[in-house]
Amino acid sequence: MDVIDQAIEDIRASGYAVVEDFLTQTQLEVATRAMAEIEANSSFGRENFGGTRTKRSSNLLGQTRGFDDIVTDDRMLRIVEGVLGPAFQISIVAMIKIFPGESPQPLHQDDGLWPAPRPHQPFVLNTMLALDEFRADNGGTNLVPGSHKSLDPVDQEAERVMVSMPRGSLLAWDGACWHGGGASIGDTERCGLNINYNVGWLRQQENQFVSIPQDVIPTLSERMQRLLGYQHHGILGLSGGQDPLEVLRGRAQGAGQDARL
Ligand SMILES: O=C(O)CCC(=O)C(=O)O
Repeated sequence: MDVIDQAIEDIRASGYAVVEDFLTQTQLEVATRAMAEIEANSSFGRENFGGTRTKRSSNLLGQTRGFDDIVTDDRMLRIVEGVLGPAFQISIVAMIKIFPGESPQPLHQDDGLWPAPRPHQPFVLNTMLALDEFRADNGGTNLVPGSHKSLDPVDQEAERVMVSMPRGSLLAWDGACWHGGGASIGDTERCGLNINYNVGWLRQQENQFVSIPQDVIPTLSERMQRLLGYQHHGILGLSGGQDPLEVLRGRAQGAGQDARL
């Protein structure tokens, strides 16, 4: 069993998995540069859930191409498919950078955004790429092992793991697993690239059709276009009975665009 199959098994059994050395050196360097620009335009949050010593920025795919290679990475998509099945898409891509002085975020489930009774099949798979080392004292994500199977809310004081992982690692968890950003009691920051996927028949958390400028869509790889939601599952998502990507390609040709569409 390779590390990816192991991660899929761990997520199914415990709700989460860590894969060290996940990012290639190039992915790490490109993402770090892109994130520095994103961070320069972001500021601290103003409410407790998101954190007042945490900088966040969402719609990263509308801001930079620096994360495309990670979002579409074969190993990443193998994990997503292993948990969600073959039909999935990007839900949201965000920066979460926790600074010294942050208090622990309340434990929560990210799939609670969709009002579905439990138990249900996994429909959200979340990931956090460590662009800095994550530790128990600098905001490393807290997770309650096995809580993705819990039908009731977990105690906010529940025993948890505080993820420690070197820069370049991947943390992936079932959206049903109770978790939260950790407290930062040391003197170092922790920047995470947060890429969440959900099943293709669910509404995306972030509206990718509006978030990515329309003139950018034709320049993206077909894999990225499909992950953004230009895909269909059976008859779900067709446009006039046609594959949405074919519709876009037809439009682009009509407009004389020289692009991949
Ligand atoms: O930053 C983290 O480690 C987790 C953050 C999180 O769960 C959230 O903001 O919903």
